[in-house]
Amino acid sequence: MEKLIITAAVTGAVTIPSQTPYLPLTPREIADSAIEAAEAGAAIVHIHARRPEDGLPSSDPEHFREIVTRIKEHSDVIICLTTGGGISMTVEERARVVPLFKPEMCSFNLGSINFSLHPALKRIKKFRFEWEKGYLEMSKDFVFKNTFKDFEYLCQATRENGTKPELEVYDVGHLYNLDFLIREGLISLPVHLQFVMGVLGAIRGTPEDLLYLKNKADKLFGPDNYTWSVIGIGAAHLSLSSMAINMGGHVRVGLEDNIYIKRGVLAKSNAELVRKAVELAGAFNREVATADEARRMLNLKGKDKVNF
Ligand code: KMH
Ligand code: ZN
Repeated sequence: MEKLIITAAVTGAVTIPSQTPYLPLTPREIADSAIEAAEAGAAIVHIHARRPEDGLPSSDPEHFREIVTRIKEHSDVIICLTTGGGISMTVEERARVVPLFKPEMCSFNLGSINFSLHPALKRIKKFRFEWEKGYLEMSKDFVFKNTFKDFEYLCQATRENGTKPELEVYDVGHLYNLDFLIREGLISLPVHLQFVMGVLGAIRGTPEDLLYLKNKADKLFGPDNYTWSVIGIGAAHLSLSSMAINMGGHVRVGLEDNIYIKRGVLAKSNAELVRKAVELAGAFNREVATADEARRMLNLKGKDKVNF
């Protein structure tokens, strides 16, 4: 089997500060957490930005600039910028980081879904920042918009800037959307898929759902024409990570998608979650890829070709 690529998604836009005191919020905290995750074994860091004063998910290029320049100064980790952004950002706001920073990788969401966080309202007794309660409430009526028009824009942006997409697949229809884009010549094989499992509004994080997605991808693209990784949101993360490690897939961990190191115990850092993935890989005799090994496996343009 190929070496295991661990991606650390260090802050995201779905976890809110009141859920865990360990979530990095300021650009400096986000960068430092990414650097630490890389030192622990992550080859890729998936980056969102937040407003430094209160942690509200941000699309401000200056917040991104501060994060990516600091990471690059201290680490050779692959930087993957989100184009998914956060609730209430327009697609234009979400995607402008690609032409601006020309990163090695960016996320590319393969379909529109309901994306709700409202069940967390029941569990949070006290909110740290004013925006958080409304953010969770708003998510009940939120459609995460990723239309064919949006795909066309992102296909062009990724192609023009030599940025490899982390193709986020939340449900089986998203594989068919990708198949269409490939047939239209807008995306070419081999591709890198990220199965995102357990969002309220899309596929669940059960073992049979992962097998179904994997088999469908094999049929549509051919097993040798794509690499894949999995994110199990919340409780699904450990079982799906173990499956991916054993099936030749890769894993994404981090406080963006899962705040627990084990049932009921908050992870104290992204690095702690990465170390757990490294241990799991060791238990199954799967070696972990360095950033440069991951660059070769994913055929990336290289860290000297970014615009920051
Ligand atoms: N946190 C994931 C469920 C993106 O950044 O493009 C969604 C995500 C989207 O990672
Ligand atoms: Zn993300």
